[in-house]
Amino acid sequence: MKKVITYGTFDLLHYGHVNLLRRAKEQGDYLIVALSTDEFNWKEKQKVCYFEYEKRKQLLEAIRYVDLVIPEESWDQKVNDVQEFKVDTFVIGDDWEGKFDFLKEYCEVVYLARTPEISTTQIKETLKKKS
Ligand code: C2G
Repeated sequence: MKKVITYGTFDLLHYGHVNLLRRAKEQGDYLIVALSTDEFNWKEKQKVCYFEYEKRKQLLEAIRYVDLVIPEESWDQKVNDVQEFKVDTFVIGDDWEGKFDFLKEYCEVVYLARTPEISTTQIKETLKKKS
């Protein structure tokens, strides 16, 4: 079984995220999503999520491409995750191009093109204009 892992906040969940998850799953047979916790989001990414971790986890678990959701609590957990879950391929959007090349020592590293024209920021701005 070829295992794939990816990381992210996935809030507000949109089709750009689903496109990424679909293509990540195509890299193997089993997809693990390490979902940024609320605390990690705030402390490390200065992101305030609309949906709390449990709700974002519930949404991801409903997506057919996702097999397991685990918490992302630290930037430094990736090597341990890859080893603990015997991951073959790490996947992430190309906005991170090159940032996780250190993982090449442990698994394949794949950067996938982001879906253009959609982002949580853009959703929020559009909603603001419409209100
Ligand atoms: N993504 C995408 N297209 C978009 C928006 C997002 O392909 N229009 C991808 C991102 O490249 C990422 C995933 O969807 O691979 C999740 O996006 P975010 O929730 O914004 O993830 P991020 O905050 O970048 O967290 O340790 C890594 C970080 O946790 C990644």
